Formats: sequence, C-alpha cells, structure tokens
Amino acid sequence: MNNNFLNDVDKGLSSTPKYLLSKYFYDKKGDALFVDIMNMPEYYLTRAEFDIFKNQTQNIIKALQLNKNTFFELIELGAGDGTKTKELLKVLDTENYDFNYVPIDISQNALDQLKQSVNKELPNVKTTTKQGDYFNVLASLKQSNHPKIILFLGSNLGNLSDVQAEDFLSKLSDSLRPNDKVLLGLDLIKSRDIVLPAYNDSQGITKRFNLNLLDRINNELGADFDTNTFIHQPEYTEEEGIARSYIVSTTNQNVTVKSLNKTFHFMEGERVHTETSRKYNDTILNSYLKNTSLQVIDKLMDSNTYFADYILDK
Ligand code: AVI
Repeated sequence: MNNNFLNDVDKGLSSTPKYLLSKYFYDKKGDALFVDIMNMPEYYLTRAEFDIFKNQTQNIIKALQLNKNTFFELIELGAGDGTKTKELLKVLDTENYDFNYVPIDISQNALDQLKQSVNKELPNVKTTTKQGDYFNVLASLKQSNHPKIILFLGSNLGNLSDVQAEDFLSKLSDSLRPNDKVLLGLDLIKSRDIVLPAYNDSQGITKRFNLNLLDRINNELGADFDTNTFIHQPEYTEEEGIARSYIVSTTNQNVTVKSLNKTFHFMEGERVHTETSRKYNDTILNSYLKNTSLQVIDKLMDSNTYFADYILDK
C-alpha cells in the first residue's frame, strides 16, 4: 500500500475544509481520462500549445538561441505523450541540431511508451529517459557541462499553489547554469466562458476524472465512497484567474476508510477541494521569478492568444 497516499488522504479529509491532492488523480484510469480530456473540444489548452509547437517551431528555436554547432540537452519535465514536443524534435532532427532528448517522469511506464514512439517516428533522435523526482534527476544532470533546455509544458505549473510554484521555479533555477533556457507553457487568464467549460465538459469526462479520486481511495485504501452521492463542481473567476475543482456531497453521510480505521462525516453540500489550475499573465509570472536568477526573454502565443510558451534565461 502507498503510505504517502494514505497519510495525505487522512490529512485532507481530517481538515476543515476538506481537501484531496490533485497529484493523486493520475492512476491508470486517471491517466486515460486525462488523455480523453485533452481531446475534448472544450479543453483548449493542449490544442493551443500544439498550435505554437507546430506553427512557430522556428520561432521557438530562435528564442531558445539554439546553435547547430553546440551540443545541448533537451530535458522535458513530465513526459506526457510527447505530441507537442515531437513537432520540435522533428525540425531539430531535419535541420541536424546536435542534441539529446531527456524526458523525466515519475512513471517508468510513461517513459517507456514515449521512448518507443520517438524511436519509431524519429529514429535519429537520441532519447535517454530518466525516471524519478524532477529535482533529484536535475541535480544529477547538473554534473554535465552541456547547455540545457528545460521544457515544462501544458500549464502543469498551474496545479501547484502560488507558494509551491515559486519554490519550484527557484529550485529549477538553482539546478541550471548561466545561459541555460526554460520553455515554460502557461495557460493565460481569460474570460470565464472559455475557461470554465474546459473544466466542466459536456460529456462529463472531467467529472469522471475528478470522481475517480474517490474510486481510487475505495480501491487502494478500502473506503466505501458511493460516487453517486457526490458531484463535480468547478469554479473560475477572471479576476482571480484560478480554476478550482471540488467534489460535493449531495447528502449527509459517513464514509469509512478501512486502511485508516476511520470514518469521515460529510454534510449535505459539503465541498472537498481537489484541484487548483492557475492561469497566468506576465505580472504573475514575473512575481514568481523575482527571487530566482531566471528572467523572461521571449513569449510565444497561439493564434487565439489563449496560451503562452514563455522562454526564460538563467
Ligand atoms: C495537468 N493539468 C495542467 C490539467 C489542468 O488543466 O489543470 C489537469 C486537468 N484537470 C482537469 N482537467 C485537466
């Protein structure tokens, strides 16, 4: 049994208000549901960033100041399925850039699949996967003298709290050398009528993604959540620029978690916070960067200006 999961569930459900951590969405079923989310018409984020990678590849290369005569490491934090990155890899390969692609992920399974697909589609691209925690792996990579380009895509930073995000960028900065670059993909603050449907799709996939967390607690920790008595509730205001997801109990009920030997009470209408998805503008990003040695040197946006790939220089 996963002890961190057990302790985090205990802490979150014992708190007032209750919460669960969004990193636990991603079991096998959650991974598959997230792929479905990325293909939904309402989830504009993936298409917007793909648009940048596909249609502005040369601008990315220029902004990253890549040089054909200098070997570099292209390090991606969080492997994903590589769809966006492959657009960049394709051009770098065709134009004979000298680089090694290094995807880092906690899931060896995700890395194996990614490596297989890159090997098949782009057999000339050297791919070295690294399994583990981002910062442990980055620390180990610090030994090498080669220039580094870090890709952190998909607005994944937005799932951290502001304090955690600042800390993340400061650790990232510490693990780089002068002139290394970061390509940071962030969803931009925009109106509610565009953002909210991305977290409340008409097919109910995001609802299943959110409620899957309760199934996971049932399956892995022996709980008895009845998912029919909870609903998915997303929220967003443009003023704040943060989408939040909740699971709401539709009735007064008790839920027992066997592995904890505990019962938790849920009142009718009580909310459990499950996810934060922050949206950004230049001011917010710059405020995160103020205590790091990273600075924004360029910003590429999709044709709708929904999403930005910021280029940071150390
Ligand atoms: C992975 N992350 C950036 C997604 C997001 O938009 O916050 C996760 C997600 N949650 C609901 N839909 C997508």
